[in-house]
Amino acid sequence: MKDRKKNVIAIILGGGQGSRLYPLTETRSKPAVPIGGKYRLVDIPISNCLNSDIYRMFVLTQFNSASLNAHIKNTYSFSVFSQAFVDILAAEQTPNNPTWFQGTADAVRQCMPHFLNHQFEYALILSGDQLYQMDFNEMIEAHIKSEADISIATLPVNAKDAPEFGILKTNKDSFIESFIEKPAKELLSDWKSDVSEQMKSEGKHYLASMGIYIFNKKLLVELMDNPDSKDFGKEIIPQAVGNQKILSYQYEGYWTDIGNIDSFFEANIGLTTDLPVFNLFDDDNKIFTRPRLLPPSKFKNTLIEKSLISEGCILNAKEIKSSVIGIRSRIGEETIIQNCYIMGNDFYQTIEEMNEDIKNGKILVGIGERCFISNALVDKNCRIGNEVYIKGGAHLADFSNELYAIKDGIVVVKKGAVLPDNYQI
Ligand code: ADQ
Ligand code: ADP
Repeated sequence: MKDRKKNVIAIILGGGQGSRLYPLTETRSKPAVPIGGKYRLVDIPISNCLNSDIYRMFVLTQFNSASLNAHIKNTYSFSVFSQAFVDILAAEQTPNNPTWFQGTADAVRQCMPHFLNHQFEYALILSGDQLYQMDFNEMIEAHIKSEADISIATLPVNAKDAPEFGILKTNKDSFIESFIEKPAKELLSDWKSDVSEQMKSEGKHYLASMGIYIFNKKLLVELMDNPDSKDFGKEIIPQAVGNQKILSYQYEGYWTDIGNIDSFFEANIGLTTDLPVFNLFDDDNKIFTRPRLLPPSKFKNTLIEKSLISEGCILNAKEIKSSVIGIRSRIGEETIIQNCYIMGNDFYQTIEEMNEDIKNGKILVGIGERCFISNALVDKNCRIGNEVYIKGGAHLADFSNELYAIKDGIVVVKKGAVLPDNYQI
């Protein structure tokens, strides 16, 4: 265990300029996006590292929002006697790098001087927008045992999903012989792999890269020397195939990409099923987050069905079904919430503030009375009035204004939005 701490650093890719999680990333960086009612996206890869005894982590992000900084500082403060740390590295302008990170490899390249201040033999490179619980020790052991230069975690997928991933083929010893980044559907017939009978029976014939890599330090330094290689999937990996020993470390557990609104929403609502595939109740694979010392949640005549309710809520709602309710949520009487992720609030209003708001005709923080909200994602600190009606679904086209956006039929109410009484979406 001691060696692992010395040998491995983890590099968490916290998101590019892309806006696939817009509008959740309008005012915060991607790693700071709240998930599961009380966590942040970055808690997932960090928890996987901690559960695998990897204690030195860098989070690479395009911009360093105040909420990301506060979250990391308040959550991952390790003892001064340990070597553990979580460092946020934001894209910075220097005389050599006038621009933001141009891709995943460019992000790693620009931060290389920071990594090299530390001793390590292996760099574990992780995505910041995936939901999974994986023991990286097993992958590192396989990497070392096979004397690979690079290892890639891989997962069998079906033909429908294959075009979204890097797809590869291996030899009988699981070394990668060919790789194609996001192949067009028409090319797929050439890319079937030798997967297990179980996977075949599920129609999963293609081996996909999970975007989780282990690089030997020396090779990483060499590869990062070329500023023309901007991306792992597009350049580094395809160019390394045939030149380096690249191990495919096959994983068959639950893993999902949560990089867009649709998959992010599904992953959250998925936590409310009878036996969720992502297990928040696993003591050996805890998901860490900020301890907030919030009071227990309080209910009044609320029918709750298949939902996750976080701490510190005041819920007078009539019905909450298949929903995730985030910290400090306040929901008024007779309101119905179905298939929603309500992120909650960063603060409570005092009784005096509430009375003052009521006197001035202002909407209170939280969700008012007699509302109906379904298939929606409500960001933090919203003020939703009484009798507001929001019904997301496939009947809605993509749209965006200053209060909300619609993506894939999901209504996303923006952080801090004020929806007046009787507002309808
Ligand atoms: P994608 O997920 O499409 O494919 P990419 O958009 O590069 O690849 O994102 C990988 C991770 O890096 C994500 O967490 C993203 O947020 C982050 N990221 C992207 N650009 C970044 C930047 N400039 N700075 C910091 N972080 C950045 C990749 C591989 C595929 C593989 C899939 C698996 O290229 O081969 O199949 O991941 O999801
Ligand atoms: P997020 O990324 O979740 O949107 P923020 O950047 O808004 O998070 O940071 C949340 C922090 O801001 C909380 O710790 C909370 O204490 C503080 N905060 C935000 N708004 C208010 C407010 N109106 N009153 C008091 N505290 C606030």
